Order: sequence, then C-alpha cells, then structure tokens
Amino acid sequence: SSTDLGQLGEGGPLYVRLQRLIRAAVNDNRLVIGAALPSERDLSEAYNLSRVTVRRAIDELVDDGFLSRRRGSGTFVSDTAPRTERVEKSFSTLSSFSEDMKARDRIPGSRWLTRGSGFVTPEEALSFGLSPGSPVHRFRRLRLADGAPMAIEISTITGFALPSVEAVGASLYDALSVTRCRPVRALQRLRAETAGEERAKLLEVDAGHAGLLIERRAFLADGRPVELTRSFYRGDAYDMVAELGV
Ligand code: 16G
Repeated sequence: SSTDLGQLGEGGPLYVRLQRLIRAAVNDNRLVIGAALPSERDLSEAYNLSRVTVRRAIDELVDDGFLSRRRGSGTFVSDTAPRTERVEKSFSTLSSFSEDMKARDRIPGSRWLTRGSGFVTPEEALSFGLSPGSPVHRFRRLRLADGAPMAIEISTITGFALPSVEAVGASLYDALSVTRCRPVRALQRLRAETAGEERAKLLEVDAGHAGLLIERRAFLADGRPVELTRSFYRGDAYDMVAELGV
C-alpha cells in the first residue's frame, strides 16, 4: 500500500475505522507531531474507500484539533493532538486500573518508577488510623494503555496486606486478591492539578498540562486500611462518570 498506517480494523462505519487507524498511528509514533498525512487520494486508493469517506474522517479530526490543514501543502498531525482517545472512568466503583482498561479493550501496562518498604510517616499514621511505626510498602508506577502513558500512581500499602512489595506484578489488586486483602470500600477525593516538569515528561505531555488527581483511601470489610493511592490522570485522556440517584 502507499501508506504505512497498517490495516483497517473491524467494526463501525468506515470513516470511524479510518479515524481509528490514524489515531493509532499517532499513538505509537508512526505518525509524529507535525508529520504529513498521506493525501486523500492515496488513502482512498490504499483502503479502497470513497473520497467522501476519507474526507469525512479527516474533516472531523481537523475539527477536533487532532489534524490541521495547511493550504496548498496538505494535512498534518497537530501539535495539540491528544495522543489517546478519552476513557470513561467510573467514579463510583472500586475497580482497578487494569480492569478499567481491559473493559475498554485496551492492554493495561505498568512501569515501576520506585518501590520499597518502610514505616508509616506520622501523616499516614493519622490519616490511616495506624500506630506509629507500622510497616508499609510504597511504590510509584507509570500506568499505560496500549503502551501509551495514562497515569502516574503513588501508593502506600499497609504491611499486613502484602508479603513484600515484589508480590505486586502487573496489577496491585490482583496481588491483593491473592492475600485476600482486596479492598471493598474506599473514599475518593478528586481535584484538578497541573503537571510539573517531572509528571509532564513521564506522561509525554507539555508542562502545565491539566490533569486530574484522585486520592483513594481503601479499606477491608472489617475497617482495616489497605491502600492510600494518589493517581494523577492525564486530563486529555479521561472523563470521570458516576451514576447518581436521589
Ligand atoms: C486504580 C485506583 C488505584 C489502585 C489501582 C490498582 C483509582 C482512582 N485508583 O487506579 O487506587 O491502586 O487502580 O490498579 O481508580 P492495578 O490493580 O491495575 O494495579
């Protein structure tokens, strides 16, 4: 084919499939910011699509700010192109990052930034209701979906819940299920925060990027605290949704 964008996937209208292909190419850097998109004619020939379909796909991506047109020279990947499709995350269920991603057919990933074991800080002891000197495990992880960074998570886990920090593989909640310490109740607090240099670099966004910080304090049925996690989510990758009743 005359393009390197790969195969058109299945499911949904043709113009949506072409959009998915273009977004995926940007996601995994086959099309970098500023790169020119193949011409509409090349796309329609390569994928056997009508020019109307190709134009519709591209027009929408231009409207979204994902692509931009420069008169006379073609269509380019915008420098504001969000590198991921937004994910709707429930704000009212006690799900794990891995479960959230699998539910959306994304492959969850995790990269260790730091990990170790130690003792509670006076602050953690107070907010957790733990005795001073209680053992805890601590780690920082970069969370990925299909290889693209989505969130940074900083966790403190009470000592009794895990034999060691190495017991955590790809999923913390899987490890906590094994020790029968998966939490069943949690308090969450959400606030807006911007990404400083360090967060921005890890999440591959510009410094000053608007993110969502969610703090989760999670407990066992008997009230013992298990987890204190601060998750910094990319603001361009998430919508927080909750079902409310009266
Ligand atoms: C979610 C949780 C986080 C938990 C993690 C476990 C929120 C706001 N936070 O990100 O508290 O530690 O999932 O995910 O939902 P894992 O089992 O994939 O490691």
